[in-house]
Amino acid sequence: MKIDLVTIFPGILEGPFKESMIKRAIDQGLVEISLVDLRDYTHDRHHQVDDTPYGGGKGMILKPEPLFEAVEDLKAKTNEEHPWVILLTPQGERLNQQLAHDLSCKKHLILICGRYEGVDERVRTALVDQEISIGDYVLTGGELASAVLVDAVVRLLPGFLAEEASVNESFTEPLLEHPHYTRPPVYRGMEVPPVLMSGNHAEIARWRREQSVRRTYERRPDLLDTSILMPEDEIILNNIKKKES
Ligand code: 6SD
Repeated sequence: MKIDLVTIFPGILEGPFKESMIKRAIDQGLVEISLVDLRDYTHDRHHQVDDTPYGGGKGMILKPEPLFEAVEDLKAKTNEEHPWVILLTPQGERLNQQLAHDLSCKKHLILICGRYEGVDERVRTALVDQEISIGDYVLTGGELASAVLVDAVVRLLPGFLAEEASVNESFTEPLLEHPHYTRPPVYRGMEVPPVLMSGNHAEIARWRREQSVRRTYERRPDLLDTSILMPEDEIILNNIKKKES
């Protein structure tokens, strides 16, 4: 996969891909990530990327010309038939695991990171294939949102993880994860649940499943509304509800 990130602040995005798992994916050749400085596509002395809004009002708007020229240049340099152009914006479709999965099937993503009050509307209508938001909070620009999107997508690429791990985790599964413990068995008086050290794998699996259902019910009941539970899980859930009343 190829991912281009178009930004006026490439420095913000230099850190996130230089460490840990995403770095490994790059080193393994699973993904190639390029930071594209929007100012390289200006032609004036001051490398101006923004301008005042028509009609008046506060703030500045990213000009259309550098964005069009940057994206067209990236498209001209790729072998891909249709690189998928994404604008990170609070007005976009909400990122979730399904969307991350869909994007992980694309060969070439071009992510446009907005800044200031936003981008000229003609960028949205004529250049962008999909507008995406990472959640209902306002950021100062699209850079951190695009880093989140890249992280969520790259970990789904074939060869990134042992196959099962990425598929079975929370948010593809409808349930939240059970608690995890490691050594020591007692820390500052806090004990590891004995069942986890019992060596009884069937008991352990049952305990974990019960914890998952309980956590989901307590913290994210919305996830239970839309998911079809296994019959065993329904029984666990009914027991939890019974104990409450
Ligand atoms: C002006 C931006 C670009 C400002 C954003 C995206 C999400 N989910 N929240 N905020 C955002 C993106 C804000 O440029």
